[in-house]
Amino acid sequence: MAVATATKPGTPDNKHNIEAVRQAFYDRIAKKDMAPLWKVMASVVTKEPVTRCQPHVWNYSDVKSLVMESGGLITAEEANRRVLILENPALHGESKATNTLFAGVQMILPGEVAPAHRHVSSAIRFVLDGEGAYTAVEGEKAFMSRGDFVITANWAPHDHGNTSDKPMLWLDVLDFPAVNFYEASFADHADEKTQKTTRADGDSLNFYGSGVLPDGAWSKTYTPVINYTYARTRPIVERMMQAGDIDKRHGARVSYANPATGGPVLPTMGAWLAMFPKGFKGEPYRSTDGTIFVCVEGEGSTTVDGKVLKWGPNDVFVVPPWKRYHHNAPVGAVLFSISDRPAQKALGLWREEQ
Ligand code: GTQ
Repeated sequence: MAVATATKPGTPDNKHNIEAVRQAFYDRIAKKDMAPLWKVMASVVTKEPVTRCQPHVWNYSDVKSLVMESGGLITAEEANRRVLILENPALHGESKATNTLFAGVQMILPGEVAPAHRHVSSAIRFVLDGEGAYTAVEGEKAFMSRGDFVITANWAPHDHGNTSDKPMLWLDVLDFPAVNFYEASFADHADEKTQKTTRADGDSLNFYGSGVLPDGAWSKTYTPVINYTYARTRPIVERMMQAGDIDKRHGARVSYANPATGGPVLPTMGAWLAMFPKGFKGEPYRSTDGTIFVCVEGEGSTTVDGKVLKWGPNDVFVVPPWKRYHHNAPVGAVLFSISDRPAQKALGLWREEQ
């Protein structure tokens, strides 16, 4: 086989030939499963974050009617989890809202059960609609209301059921795109459809959220609290807002905390609740964590990289990593948000623009 050979680079007779010689070399090393770094350096070690994720809003009127329609197609039990995935428009087929987070809207109809299972991926629920369906997690049966923030941590057994007479819909956010990036996913199903519950509704919040901790407390990597109820969290952001404790970018905002550490609720995901006063015009902000927002009350808009996302109650929207955004809330609003910030911080990756 004739192989192009390189003479000294830069010699006059070689100049027009060098690209062909290099290409022949690249072709040969590819057969040995090698490649030249210098061809890809700028795209693998980027100067700034590069994201495929697009800013996007899912309007609840569409989401709700389609999720309700799915209720006539398949039962929660047959589906295992009857969820419509909120797919980022740039990531269709990948089950991702952002590159690291999954989002979906789950519905449980009266009398239905979503059977018990567990997985390495952590999940949160943020309740959009309905009253009185439950998630049972690690022995606690949490009956949920709109605005409640419910945690199902890594490997915690969980099942959902609806003993009320209304459908319940909630937003699920899971970290499985990140877990799958590490190829570290496990899951299994419980023998029994619904787990036996040993603790009353609200037990973990009452026990761990009271300003005292038992000796030798809680050493797991995630919060012991199962349900951070809206009834308890909302008055706190309202009080901050009344007191003028309003961040220029984020409004009157709290982060959901692990009471045993003061840190985030999960090692992989962090969550916040923010209230904006009437006429709020937020200053621009960006950080390396792509963020999923839910409008809980009021309405407004978020401008991301020049694109205006308008939102109202139960609309879900996404701000990609490192895209500059600001919120506007002419009539005031409450926003829930969640991102992979704790994971990025733990790895030393997280940055924000100050
Ligand atoms: O409720 O356990 O949206 O396992 C995706 C995967 C919900 C759940 C989802 C899940 C669940």
